[in-house]
Amino acid sequence: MDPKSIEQTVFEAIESQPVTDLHTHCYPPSFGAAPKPGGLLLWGIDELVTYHYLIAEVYRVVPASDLPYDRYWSMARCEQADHIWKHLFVERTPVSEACRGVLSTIRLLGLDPNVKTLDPLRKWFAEQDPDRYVDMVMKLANVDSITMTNAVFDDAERAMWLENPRVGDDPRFRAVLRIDPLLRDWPSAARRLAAWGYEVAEDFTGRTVDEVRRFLGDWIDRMKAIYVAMSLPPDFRHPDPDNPGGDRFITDCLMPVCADRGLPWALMIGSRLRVNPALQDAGDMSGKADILGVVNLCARFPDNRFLVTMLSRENQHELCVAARKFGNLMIFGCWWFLNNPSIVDEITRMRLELLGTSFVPQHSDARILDQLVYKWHHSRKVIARALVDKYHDLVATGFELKKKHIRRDAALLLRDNFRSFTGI
Ligand code: RAT
Ligand code: ZN
Repeated sequence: MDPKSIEQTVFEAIESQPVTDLHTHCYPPSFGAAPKPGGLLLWGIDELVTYHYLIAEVYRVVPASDLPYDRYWSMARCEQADHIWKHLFVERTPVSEACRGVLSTIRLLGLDPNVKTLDPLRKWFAEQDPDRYVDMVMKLANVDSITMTNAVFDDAERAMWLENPRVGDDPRFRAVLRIDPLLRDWPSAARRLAAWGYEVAEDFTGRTVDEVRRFLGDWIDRMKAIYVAMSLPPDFRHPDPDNPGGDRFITDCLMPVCADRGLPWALMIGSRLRVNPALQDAGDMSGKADILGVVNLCARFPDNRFLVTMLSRENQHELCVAARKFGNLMIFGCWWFLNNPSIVDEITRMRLELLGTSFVPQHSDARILDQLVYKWHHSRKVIARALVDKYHDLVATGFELKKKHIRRDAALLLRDNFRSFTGI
């Protein structure tokens, strides 16, 4: 293939390949849809503009001395959105990736990103039906399945699953059992399990092991979870002498249940929560972790599978090297503060060079449904450009590259590596 047709074929293959998005925070309308209070499906212009990445950015421009945090949080969603729109999109040039994402989404929806106020956009969104809008967004983003994040320790979400066992039945979405507190704070998590009727003791006496396993099994079944997930701090270790309860939880409960069910454990490592608590979700940051915890898990539990992403840019090379050692480790995504074109580009190229096509280059982490549109639009372009360069280098060796190779690679990277690793 000549350079021009390589480029054209790659862009076509990457654009037309449906994505199975392995990690989002999006929900079907059955969980309630914004602006309904308590609705978990966030969508529409006010939600897009008040994405927590943009809250952090607006506080760089209008500091807390001018707008105290509690005043911001007490404002109506549309007032918060007006504030952010005015300061980040009208009075400044919206070059950041999070700002660009809002504008790309508006444009890809066929709307005008040059509006001075959000009212015309609000009018358009108010006319959409959430259920049909899910279809529209999935079509525009070319996403064939949205993986949710189902936080069982979140009271509101847990209540929805308990009240309506069919709440997760929407075939466009798949569930993930999210259980951060069991490792981040085993003692209080143990107390909560006990309050929910499981005979669990903080010191693992009595029936604790069986009962934690029963808890995991009950919720995997209830949610039909396709994997179990946790976000973990940069100081995550395994084994961890400072977290004996957490270690026993992993060894005696989580690993056997996951092995038995054939489910991977997704570890998202490197999030330091609430360094500025007043910013709520926007107040978390990243930190460099020790890769040895992942290596030890992969070596110690060969019958388990691990999906791993790390938040620090500094961890990315070591994570690739670890993946070369363990077939039960699938690395995925350019998470959160890494989801910027320059960093996605660098990480994707490195992964291709070290791992061939045996990784999952990206997940969206969309919190607001509409973000699927821009997150995938932006990521596809970067992934395609990285692939074009790799294919040019490959062709220079004399390898006869065919269109079918390019299409096969696009399918592996955007859908099939994740699907086969998870067994869906
Ligand atoms: O990326 C984000 O929006 C973060 O706030 C987190 O949700 C993170 O992705 C997570 O899943 O913990
Ligand atoms: Zn997330």
